[in-house]
Amino acid sequence: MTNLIEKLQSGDRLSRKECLKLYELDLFTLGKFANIKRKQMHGKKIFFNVNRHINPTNICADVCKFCAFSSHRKNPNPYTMSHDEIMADVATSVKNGAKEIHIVSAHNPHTSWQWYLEIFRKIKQSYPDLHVKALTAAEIDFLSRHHGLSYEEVVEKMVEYGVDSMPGGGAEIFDEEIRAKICKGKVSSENWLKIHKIWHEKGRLSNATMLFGHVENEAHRIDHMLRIRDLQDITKGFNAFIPLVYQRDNNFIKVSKFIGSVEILKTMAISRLVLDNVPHIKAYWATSTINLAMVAQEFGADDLDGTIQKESIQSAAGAKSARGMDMKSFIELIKSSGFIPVERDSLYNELKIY
Ligand code: V47
Repeated sequence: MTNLIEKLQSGDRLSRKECLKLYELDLFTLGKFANIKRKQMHGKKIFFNVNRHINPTNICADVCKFCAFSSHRKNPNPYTMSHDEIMADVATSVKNGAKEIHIVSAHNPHTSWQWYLEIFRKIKQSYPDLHVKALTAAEIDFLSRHHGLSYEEVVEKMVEYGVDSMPGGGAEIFDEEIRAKICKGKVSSENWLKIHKIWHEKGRLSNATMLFGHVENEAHRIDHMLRIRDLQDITKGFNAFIPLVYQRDNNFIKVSKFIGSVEILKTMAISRLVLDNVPHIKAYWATSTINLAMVAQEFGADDLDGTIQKESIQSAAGAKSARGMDMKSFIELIKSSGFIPVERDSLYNELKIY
């Protein structure tokens, strides 16, 4: 352990072997070193944006065991929003100050490829400055297989119709054995990374998530982070890493013991230490709770995602994010925790320091 502490003190890149030993350290040691890194990169700033999540359909050809959103699983209310309904939500969000629309759908076999593209075009035509973050690599893989398109063709159309950046969803856990247990048939780990690489090669940015706290172990999490670190070394296209805490209501993975705060904070801190080349670590309050997301800022995280306004995926599985949070509460919470609230755009340009 002395060697690992010395390595952390040096601030140099950790080897795979060293990364695998990180969980053996106690929370406060990890927090201390993660906080040093965070401070070097962002000082006392906490980033957030004013955004709106829209989930246009929950009809899904896939059968991920962790999902409570898909109508093919335990959700009895299948829906597909019309473009008018989507545009009405976008209009309300813009009126409420949203600068980003984050669009994630289920893998609906009944909607056309043009249906997706038209959503992006209509948003951009009405609101050219609104950032459209849309289509996870899992959706791109589904659309490519379902409509007989190459990944490159899908990505080219996304750019043409106005998608600005890609969200980090669908990564789950890259380990192939765990993936087969929790989301068999969904985009492979190799292809998830390949799709982000293609997107980055177009000069575009994206995020990367990791779903944890279900049937994976600590080594699987480290392996996941390292696969992201390897790609980031090549492309430098990831803005943020987002560890998503597994929500266990209404789905098919039975986890008897819910992951505790110490394990969540350790994972946030370890993400900061392993992913030395990813600028931001997002404590996504929808899955960690806002209070723990605030504490996570002392353990390596520097971002909270956004006000969300409405969210259907994690809230279907028990998260308290169905109606989002207002900006005033965000700012008050950040300030009273001794940090500096920074409203950012989707690419982390600073819009306002409070
Ligand atoms: O990939 C599904 C996750 C993700 C559950 O890029 C669950 O800025 C927890 O990717 N418990 C979609 N999570 C959401 C997503 C996201 C969220 C916020 C910000 C960004 C970003 C991306 O939701 C899926 C899946 O991993 N999810 N079910 C669940 N039971």
